[in-house]
Amino acid sequence: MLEKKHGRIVKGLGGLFEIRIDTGSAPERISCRAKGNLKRDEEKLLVGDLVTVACDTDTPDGVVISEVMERKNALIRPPLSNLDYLFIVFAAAKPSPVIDTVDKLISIAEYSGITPVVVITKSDTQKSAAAEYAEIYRRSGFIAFVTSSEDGEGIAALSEYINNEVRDGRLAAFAGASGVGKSTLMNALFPSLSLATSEISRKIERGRHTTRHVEIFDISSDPNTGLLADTPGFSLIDFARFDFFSLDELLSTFRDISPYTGKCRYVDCAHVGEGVDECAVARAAAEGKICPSRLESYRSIYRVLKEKKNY
Ligand SMILES: Nc1nc2c(ncn2[C@@H]2O[C@H](COP(=O)(O)OP(=O)(O)OP(=O)(O)O)[C@@H](O)[C@H]2O)c(=O)[nH]1
Ligand SMILES: [Mg+2]
Ligand SMILES: [Zn+2]
Repeated sequence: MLEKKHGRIVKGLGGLFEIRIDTGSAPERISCRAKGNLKRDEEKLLVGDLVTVACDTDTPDGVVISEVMERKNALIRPPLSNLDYLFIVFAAAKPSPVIDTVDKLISIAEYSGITPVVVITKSDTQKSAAAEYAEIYRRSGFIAFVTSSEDGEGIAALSEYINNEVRDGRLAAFAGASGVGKSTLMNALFPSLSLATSEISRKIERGRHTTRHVEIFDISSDPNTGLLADTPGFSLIDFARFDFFSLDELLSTFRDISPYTGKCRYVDCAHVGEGVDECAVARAAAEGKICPSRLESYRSIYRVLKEKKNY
């Protein structure tokens, strides 16, 4: 008879969840639903959640999720909890990068205490652009990888990073627009995953939303390794609609800009267009210490959050 077991939700579709049970050795996976009080509120359960599974002979599966542990963090897009790393993936070209979304994801990760890692894919299609993007993020204080699943560039380096960092049950997710090559990259890194991939639309150069749901995989059968999530592509992170964090918290999510604040002429300087004489951030940008695209992203999120606060 099944006693209570502890595990992690690794997949959830139509109210049916797959739980990876911690066994110490080869993890066991079981399917079950949630107990009544957890089921009512769909948002109560997320892939990534650490849960207790208990025996319940009244249910078709014989077991139910009876309890959810407190989360250390939770994301809306991709919908996942308890992340340690967020690999923010964009292609050097096809589809063209949307830097605004990349920087929003970085800010959300920073706010949530998740380590952001920048991954540029398809370097074979645009060598110089890929290197330039990596340079922007490295100069801004992030770890960035340039990869190509086509010619193999950067695969060994990224796989080494993952093997060193994403260990001991830690959880990392690949996130970014549809068609940037998240699943292809995960297959190149760990061929046993065999994730489905498909060509982007030639006409509009957009992905076809091949990955349809979030799912967490074991990196290997070695229990000391970690977990990786593949996620469906998305294009928009809407700060006007969702409350990721407030205006007052924005600066702390920009590790490359926050060190220059506090030295502006006016204490309430918003660093959104003041001149170099007044604003230390504008000065740092003019001296090349802050990358223009990062400052632009900061200002664009600032404007949205400011309007929301005034509303
Ligand atoms: N040239 C080139 N093509 C790539 C590379 N990586 C992926 N692709 C192609 O890009 C297309 C989309 O790849 P997927 O892995 O399905 O993209 P995805 O990010 O998982 O997309 P969704 O699941 O829809 O979010 C496929 O045709 C891949 O073969 C690469 O490094 N270089
Ligand atoms: Mg995919
Ligand atoms: Zn300023």
